Amino acid sequence: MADDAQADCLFCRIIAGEIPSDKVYEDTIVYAFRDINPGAPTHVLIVPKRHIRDVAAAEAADGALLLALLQAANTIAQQEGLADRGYRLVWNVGPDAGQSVFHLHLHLLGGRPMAWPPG
Ligand code: DGP
Repeated sequence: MADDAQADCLFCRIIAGEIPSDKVYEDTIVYAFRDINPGAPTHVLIVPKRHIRDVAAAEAADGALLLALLQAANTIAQQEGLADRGYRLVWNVGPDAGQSVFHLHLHLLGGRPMAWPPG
């Protein structure tokens, strides 16, 4: 497990390989895997390997890390054949948004038309 990883963090344990996941992308900064409870035909969680609680806890010094997540999203959208039809990127922050895992993650959803605003 990475030095900053938290033993009680589900996504730190997935990144460390302690809990299995369906990986779709990995680089030095980012790990991405399919959501266990998909909300669309394609639903990928794009996660920094370094533990950060959520996007609200990100700081100016995390700029390169946030850009790496967005670049990974572009790559995965191409990989999954979503780039032409479109897709949605979502950060959930806090209880009203339904955040349930407190390790920063970007949801990539696609493969069907999605209503806006969301329900
Ligand atoms: P959020 O609500 O934004 O905190 O999203 C957390 C997501 O994590 C949720 O859509 C379900 C997903 N999830 C929870 N536990 C697991 C797991 O063990 N494996 C995988 N692949 N996804 C998980």
